[in-house]
Amino acid sequence: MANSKYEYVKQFERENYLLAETWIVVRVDGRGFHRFSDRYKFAKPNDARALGVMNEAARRVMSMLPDIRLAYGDSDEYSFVFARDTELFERRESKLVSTVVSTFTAMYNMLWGKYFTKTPLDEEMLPTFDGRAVVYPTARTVRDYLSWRQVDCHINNLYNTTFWALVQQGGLSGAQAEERLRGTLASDKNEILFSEFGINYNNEPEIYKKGTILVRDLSILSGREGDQHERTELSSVVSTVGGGNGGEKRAELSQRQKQREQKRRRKAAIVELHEDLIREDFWDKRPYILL
Ligand code: DGT
Ligand code: MG
Ligand code: MG
Repeated sequence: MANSKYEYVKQFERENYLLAETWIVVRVDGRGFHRFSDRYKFAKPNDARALGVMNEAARRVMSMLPDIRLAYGDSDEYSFVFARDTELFERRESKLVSTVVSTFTAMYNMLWGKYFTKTPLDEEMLPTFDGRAVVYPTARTVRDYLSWRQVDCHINNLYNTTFWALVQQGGLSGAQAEERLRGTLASDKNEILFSEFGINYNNEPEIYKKGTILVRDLSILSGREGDQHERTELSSVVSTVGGGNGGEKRAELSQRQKQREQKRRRKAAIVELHEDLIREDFWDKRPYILL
């Protein structure tokens, strides 16, 4: 079909291809969830149902997009870390961000009733999310990004736990509690919780203190026979690297290896963790995440 005279408008479109060989992180965040959480009477400071919807929505996004290596969420936000070599949507930023955000939002709306059984969504206030993509150049910067989000979760949770103890159990007004906490350190908040309310912050649920990490559990599959085959094949790829001949065979093998690896990741169960991801041993146990 001949091009129409209108087709020239296409030249106004711009595409941002996210830099190759970098880690893409897409973060979604609930829009106006301060008001939203009030409207649907979220428990304070943490609502287990609300986290349930977030975590299941994120899990669905992750199983739909196998190139997501890890997801981390707390409060009204979730970060999705893509494999460094992902070619999903040719790494087009708009397509990646809009797909993650709309899939997450659709899932959140669909799953709402499963967790909030007595509070249907009101069309006057539906949950919506914004989204952005950031690329990180190294595994270290991805880890620092995730550590930043987990520290944020910890700081907010300690503050909110103390704030709501002062209000709900201590009888202070919101303004008074805010005043009381102004300038306090983490140790002061721990002390207020313990001495005034008998709460040992360390014993608070891990999901509130650490947030939620979703990863594919490749260790479950690692004992299988197929895996042994894979390892043998991998070592042959590694041993031929640097050799003068067999470049094509090497490319073919590594392509096959890559496909098998993708299949393995797709089949792996997605597990939910509430652990410290700042510590070295989280990554030592799971080197395949940022490989
Ligand atoms: P935004 O993101 O700029 O559109 O504005 P907000 O209002 O979503 O602000 P944000 O994302 O910085 O903070 C998240 C809000 O959601 C915060 O006011 C607390 C609320 N929220 C999230 N999870 C819970 C929960 O489990 N319980 C309660 N009570 N509130 C929650
Ligand atoms: Mg928000
Ligand atoms: Mg937020």
